[in-house]
Amino acid sequence: METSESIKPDNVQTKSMSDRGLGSVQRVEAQPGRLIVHAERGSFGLLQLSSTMLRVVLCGPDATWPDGTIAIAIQDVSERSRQQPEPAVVDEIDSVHADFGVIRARIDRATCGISLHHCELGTKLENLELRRLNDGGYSAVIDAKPTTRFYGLGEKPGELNKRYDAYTMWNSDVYAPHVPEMEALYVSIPFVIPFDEGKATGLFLDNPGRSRFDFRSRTPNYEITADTGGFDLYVLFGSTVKDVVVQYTELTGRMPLPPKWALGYHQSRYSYETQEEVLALAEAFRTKQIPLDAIYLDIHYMDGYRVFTFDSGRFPDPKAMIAQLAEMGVKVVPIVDPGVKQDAEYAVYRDGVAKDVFCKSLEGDLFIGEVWPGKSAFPDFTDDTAKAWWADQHAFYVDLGIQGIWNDMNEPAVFNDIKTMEPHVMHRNNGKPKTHRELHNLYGLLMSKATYEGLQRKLAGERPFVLTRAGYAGIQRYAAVWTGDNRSFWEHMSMAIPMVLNMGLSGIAFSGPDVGGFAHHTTPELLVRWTQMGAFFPFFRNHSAIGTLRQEPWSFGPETESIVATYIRLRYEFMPYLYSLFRESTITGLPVMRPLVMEYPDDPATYDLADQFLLGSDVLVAPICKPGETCRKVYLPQGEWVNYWTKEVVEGGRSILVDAPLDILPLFVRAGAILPLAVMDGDARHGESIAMDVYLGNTGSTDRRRFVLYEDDGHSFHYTEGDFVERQLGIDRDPSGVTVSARLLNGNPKFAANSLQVRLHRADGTMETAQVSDVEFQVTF
Ligand code: MIG
Repeated sequence: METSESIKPDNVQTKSMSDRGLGSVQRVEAQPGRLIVHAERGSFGLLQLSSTMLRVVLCGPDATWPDGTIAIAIQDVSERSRQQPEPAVVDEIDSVHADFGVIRARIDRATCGISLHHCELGTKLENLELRRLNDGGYSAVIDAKPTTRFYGLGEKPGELNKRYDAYTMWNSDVYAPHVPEMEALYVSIPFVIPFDEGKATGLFLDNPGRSRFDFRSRTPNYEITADTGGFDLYVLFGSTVKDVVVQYTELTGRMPLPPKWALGYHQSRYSYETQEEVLALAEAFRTKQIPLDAIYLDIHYMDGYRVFTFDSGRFPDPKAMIAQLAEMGVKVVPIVDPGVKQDAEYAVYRDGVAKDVFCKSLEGDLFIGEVWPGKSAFPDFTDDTAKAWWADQHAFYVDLGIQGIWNDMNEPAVFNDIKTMEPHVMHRNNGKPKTHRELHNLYGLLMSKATYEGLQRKLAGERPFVLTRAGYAGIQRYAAVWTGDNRSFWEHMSMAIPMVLNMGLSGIAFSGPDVGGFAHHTTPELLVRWTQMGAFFPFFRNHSAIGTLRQEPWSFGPETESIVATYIRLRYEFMPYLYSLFRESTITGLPVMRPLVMEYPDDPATYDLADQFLLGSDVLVAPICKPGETCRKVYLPQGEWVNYWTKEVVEGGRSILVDAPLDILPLFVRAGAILPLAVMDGDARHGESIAMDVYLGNTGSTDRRRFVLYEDDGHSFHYTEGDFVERQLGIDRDPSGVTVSARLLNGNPKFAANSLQVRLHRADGTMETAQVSDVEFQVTF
């Protein structure tokens, strides 16, 4: 028998109700920096932030704007627009025009479709139509051309260009299938760079709930959907990919300068289980003269997986161990998960309950989820008190001599059906309570922020290092990101290139995959090829899972070891160049590892290219990502390139076939480039002396080049008070000769390397050198 339930609203699909647009424009209001549009079914605002940034915000029912989340690094972002002039409004029959200086807006009267145009840069956003969805969400459909490419989107599998893909932003612990169709991984960066005909714009949806970017279903247009929380979209007008990344990192912040040791080679394993094992590991690196900066301690170091403890059986004297390692130049980075074991005899848990720092339901019960330690409580990092409490716990590690922390499982991962915290758990959010559903993607970022701040407070002037698995836009301000549980598959090695490139385009300059592969079993050849590639990624850590074949450099005998060691040393040789790029990134937000399209936006051959990449703008890396392959096609953009190994000068603007026997990673240097490199002595790292490699081409394309070399003590914050040196290295070439020079730009000459050897590589393969010891110099060849 039927009851009234048969006609409950959900059963009746009212097409007209679903996907409702805002209807027609009723009235508009201009205010300083703002245009507010009242439509039949809702209001939205255009808020100008600068001459290149504008925010499109759907108002809540009470006509208020959503607050910017923690992702936004611009202070008082909602007030900021008020400093801009009032837009001039012109009413026309079909549309309303608003003139925000160089940004022109057109609102379609019938549909409320928003078109924006930057009249100086020539970039635009076409016909963005907002809709309210039946289930309380919002969406925007935006016009695009079939030729539009989509970059960014943070940590996603698949190709560099996301056209015909769709992705979900919901931080997820995905153990096995890192396959191209995985829509959500550990990190969510709701940021996309539409790119067409060499011009780029950026769209950032500041919403830490679930959202979706679909470049497939409405081809050639695309759709951005948010499940909850409002619609708050920042439009960045570009116009190059570089401009967009600079603007995006102005909005969401830039990474702080990491300690130099964080850029070195790191060795990890799930798990190095005892104190002896860890010490023996470090000894092995030293004996074999393989540089090593950090060893990671995975979950076995803890007492029953209780964070902020050491197992006294396995690690009887962590302080002594850490001191001994420090003498060998090796740092220890322990893993810290958010779950705190529910155990009435465990001091951290008791203190957390007493201080009321854990997440609770609305009704007041602790949220308890199963993770490694068994039933566990989860700190509510959205609350400043809880965050400060978590930060303070790190005194435990710092007192033992630790300067780096590895945050895992912070999506947060929970061993339950939905794999995470229940959506209706409440977050205090500093007096503006919200559900976990609304704030999910912030959890990992806020944990790493607490960790970074805790370390920084305790470290007395040393730079902290935090590595995280989960994150949201802005994570670069607190942590480096590794790409989670990949597998020892060739496919996962090659997929790491577009993934890390797109992370770099999404503000995260410091990231990398588990080198050698985490799950499954690596092979000697895969380890060699992956190490060769990893040596040129921003983050360089070898990590593998419990139960898999060992993959330390020597695990497969001397031949493999020797190649792996050579490339780890090469990483250290490139350190002065790399460190200078990191410094640049702290200032501009530009990634250190770049897709070719970033440097060659007018060359269509670069638009989908992601089986090779650039380190900075001058070093081109083309890894071998297939077994048995001993040569590969390499695309060299216009200009001349020098094969790093043979020093042969090659004309670009074409693809060439490059020899790559097992010990060779195809590596090219742009002609005219200046590469500051470390002079290595065995495994001695971060050396005192620098070589300045100058690569000349045949033609005049190398007439004049500059590179800014940055040096400081590598570990403290004293550089913020002037203890650093920045020199402009230059080459100038005219018919009479080549002049190589260094000029002091900034800082204190005391921090310059003691000596510098200039090595001039001529196009005929010969090399000339000159030794200089002055901070500023000029040498003519
Ligand atoms: O998969 O702590 O991604 O790097 O070794 C279980 C154990 C939890 C996941 C991390 C991985 C780490 C592992 N962890």
